[in-house]
Amino acid sequence: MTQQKHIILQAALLAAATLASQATLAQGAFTERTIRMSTGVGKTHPIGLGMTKMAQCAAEKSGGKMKLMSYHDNALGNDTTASQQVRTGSLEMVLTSTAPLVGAIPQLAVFDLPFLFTNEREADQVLDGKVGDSFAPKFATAGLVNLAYWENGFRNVTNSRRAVTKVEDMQGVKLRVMQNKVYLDTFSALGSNPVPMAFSEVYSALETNTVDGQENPIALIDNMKFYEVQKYLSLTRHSYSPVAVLYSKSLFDKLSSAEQATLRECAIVGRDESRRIGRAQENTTINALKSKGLQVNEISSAEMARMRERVKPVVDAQVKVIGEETVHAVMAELSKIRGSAK
Ligand code: TK8
Repeated sequence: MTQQKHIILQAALLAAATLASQATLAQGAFTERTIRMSTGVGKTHPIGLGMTKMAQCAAEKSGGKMKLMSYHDNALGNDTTASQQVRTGSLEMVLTSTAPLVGAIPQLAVFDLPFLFTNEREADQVLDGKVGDSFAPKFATAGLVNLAYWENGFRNVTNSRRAVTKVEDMQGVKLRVMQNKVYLDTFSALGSNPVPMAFSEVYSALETNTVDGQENPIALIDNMKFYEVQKYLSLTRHSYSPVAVLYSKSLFDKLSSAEQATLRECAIVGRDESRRIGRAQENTTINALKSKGLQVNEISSAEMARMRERVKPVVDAQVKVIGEETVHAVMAELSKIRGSAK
């Protein structure tokens, strides 16, 4: 072998040895651990599929040492109780709508304001950008680390009394809502009789006619089989629900930097998978819901405008409760996204 070839071979062997030792070092930064992830949705819901993707990602990056285990359908408790366990460090993770968290982080209620986002692009840019990031210290104060914002989606009304084609059709409908004042006030303003209730109780409340209806995104209405106990689905898209992917801060702070980075990276991988699937499936799922017996109706833009008008006082009243700084930051970002300075 010529001397030149010998030198090239030596360099290649050295590079391979360096890579191998770096990989070993990186592996060494991982400790064998099982991380429990609690959620109210089922395994096949887009969020459930995103969780599977996130777990695969973490296993690959950690050489199998980081085992993320999904617990579906509120098996470890509902949003509120599971979030409390995460805050105290007795549970590693919960994926929950932000709405039930407003008791601990009032500013999160900005995302519950009716008709805040017009489309998913606006939601992504607000949540994945500096506005979403600005909540990090607020989560930290509550003992939480939010790894990413995933998508529950635009919410629609189902009920068993009548199709909602205009705001008057909401009159007197006993509607389960998430447990926060924005939802309570919004559906009071629309004329319904809102009943705050944990997600885990919704199916049986509908089945026993304790409530007439509920409101949730299309994927959840299907995944939770609400079509079995509801007659009408009205495509109100009245608000957009983000999902927080929360890790217990007291536990997160004990992880190595490699483990923390892996969780953050894989939460983004899971987020993108979950959004992609949910958005790709929406129309197919609506058609499936029709075939499962739900009477589905759109609402005219004129009637949507009347609904927006009806809930405007709720939005105005909430500005002070949520905090003017937070509301204005979101509105400014939206104005920028919509291409018009307000
Ligand atoms: C799932 C809930 C659900 C929410 C609700 O755990 O309570 O209606 O939309 O996504 O967080």
